[in-house]
Amino acid sequence: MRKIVFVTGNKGKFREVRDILAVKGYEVIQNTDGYPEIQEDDLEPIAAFGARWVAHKLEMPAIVDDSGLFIDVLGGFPGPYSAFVEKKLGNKRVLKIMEGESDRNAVFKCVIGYCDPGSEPLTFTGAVKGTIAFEEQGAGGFGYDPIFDHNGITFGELKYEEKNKVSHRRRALDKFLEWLENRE
Ligand code: ITT
Repeated sequence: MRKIVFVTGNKGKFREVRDILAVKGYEVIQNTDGYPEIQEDDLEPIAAFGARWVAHKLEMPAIVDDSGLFIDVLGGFPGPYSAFVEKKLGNKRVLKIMEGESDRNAVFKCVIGYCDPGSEPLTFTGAVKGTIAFEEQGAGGFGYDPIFDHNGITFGELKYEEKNKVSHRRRALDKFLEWLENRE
C-alpha cells in the first residue's frame, strides 16, 4: 500500500503526517468528512473506533490521528478534550489556569489509528514529555505548540522540520511505519 487516506479536518496534522510519510514513499490523501469521536479517557480507543469507522465507510485502508495534551497537575486535562479546550478556551486561558502552578509537566500524545476494511483497527502511540510555558512563544506549528516547551524551547519556536524530528506525531508514525514495512 503506497496511498493512505487520512481523515482529519486539521491542516497542521495533515501537513505533518503527509510530509513525514512522504519521505518513506507513501502518498497521504486528506479526507475532511470527519468521523464520530467516542468519549473515553484514553486516546487509543477513540482512534481505534474512528479508524474502523472510516475504513468501513470508505472501503479503503485509512488512518486517523487522535492527539491530546495531558497536563500532570490538572490530572491529565485537557487530554481527550484537547480540541474542545483549544477551540473554546485557547492557549491564553490554559495559561491562566496554570497561573501559580510550579509543577508544569505535561505530555503530548498522538495516536495513529489504522484500519483495513473488514479488519480490526490497530493503534500506534507516540508521546513526548515537556512543560507548559509561562507565555506563548513562537509563531510556528499549530494548536498548543506555542505553550508546549520541550527542552527549553516551545514547539512553536522550533523550525517545522525540527518539530517533525521529535514530536509525538513523529514517534507514533515511526511505529506505524515499522509495522507497515514489516507487513509489506
Ligand atoms: P481531527 O479532525 O483530526 O479530529 P482535531 O483538531 O479535532 O482534528 P483532535 O481531536 O486530535 O484533533 O484534537 C487535538 C487537539 O490538540 C487540537 O486542538 C489540535 O489542534 C491539538 N494538537 C494536536 N496535535 C498537535 C500538535 O502537534 N501541536 C499542537 N497542537 C496539537
